[in-house]
Amino acid sequence: MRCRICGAPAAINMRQHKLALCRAHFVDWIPEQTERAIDHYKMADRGEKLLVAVSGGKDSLALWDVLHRLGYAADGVYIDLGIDEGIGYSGKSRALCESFAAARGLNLQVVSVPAVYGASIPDVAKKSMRGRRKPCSVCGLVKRHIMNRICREQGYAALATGHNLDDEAAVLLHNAMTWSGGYLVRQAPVLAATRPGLARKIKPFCRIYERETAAYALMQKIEYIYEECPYSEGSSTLYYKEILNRMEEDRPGAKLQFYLAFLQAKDQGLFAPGASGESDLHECAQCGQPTSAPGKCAFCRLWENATPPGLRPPSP
Ligand code: Q46
Ligand code: ZN
Ligand code: ZN
Repeated sequence: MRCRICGAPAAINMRQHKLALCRAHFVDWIPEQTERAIDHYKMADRGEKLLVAVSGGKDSLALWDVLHRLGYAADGVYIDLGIDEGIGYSGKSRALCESFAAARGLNLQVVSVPAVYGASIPDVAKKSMRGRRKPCSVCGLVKRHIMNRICREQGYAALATGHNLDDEAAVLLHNAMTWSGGYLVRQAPVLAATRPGLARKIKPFCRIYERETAAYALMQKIEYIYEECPYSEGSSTLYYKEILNRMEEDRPGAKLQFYLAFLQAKDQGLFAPGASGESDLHECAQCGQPTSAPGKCAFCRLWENATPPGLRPPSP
């Protein structure tokens, strides 16, 4: 397989785009695509100060690298959750973020949850609701709170996260399985700051596949943590990702289409009040059946066009 741009041996083939690229062209293609998404969804303006939430994983570090290459003023924030049992997840991922920032001269803030708030995430989970609360639900809440606080206090225009297309499609499938309306309405590439004190949240990688962010990180020689957080084991997101990957195998582009069609449906008012269109219905001028089409209904127009002039459409 050859690079579509220069004809050199391809380093990656993206079946959903019918596009194979060599290393040099792929590492430029990712920032181009990211910038297109930033512009398309109006995520940020050039002069705005951004805060990137980095975890030490491939997605968030690749995003910081890309935003830096695109010329955005982007600082990083790492939240040390105090998850140190077993592989020493927090310590390892923190060290990788620190060395990434130091090597590029970037500004990284580290907030240690145990040092600042007095207990690690697993400890807080054990203490809340008599241990019935899962670390992930505590973790999500704590991370959102801290990141929003830093954005607000330090005047960042937006918080950028490394969520990729696989993350977004998996969450979408999960929420669609339960028709969680509230979550579906709020799932978007940009979450506007709808009230004072709430930071805008942006996901510049939302159209980029996970295998592509991983390939980018490898090709850019970004050192990231390969191990997952020990609490991610058995998570529903991983389960839905596997299902979507099986669909993608048979139908390249299935994940992307699923996500983009959802965004389009939402733009067209799928979740707005009266989204069913029923409030706009009126009686068809010919048959009296309810219709949203102006004048005659689609049924009457169908038969009118299919039969000789003067013949009445059959009664419904
Ligand atoms: S870090 Fe936190 Fe994840 Fe670990 S405890 Fe769960 S939520 S799995 S993104
Ligand atoms: Zn090339
Ligand atoms: Zn509070």
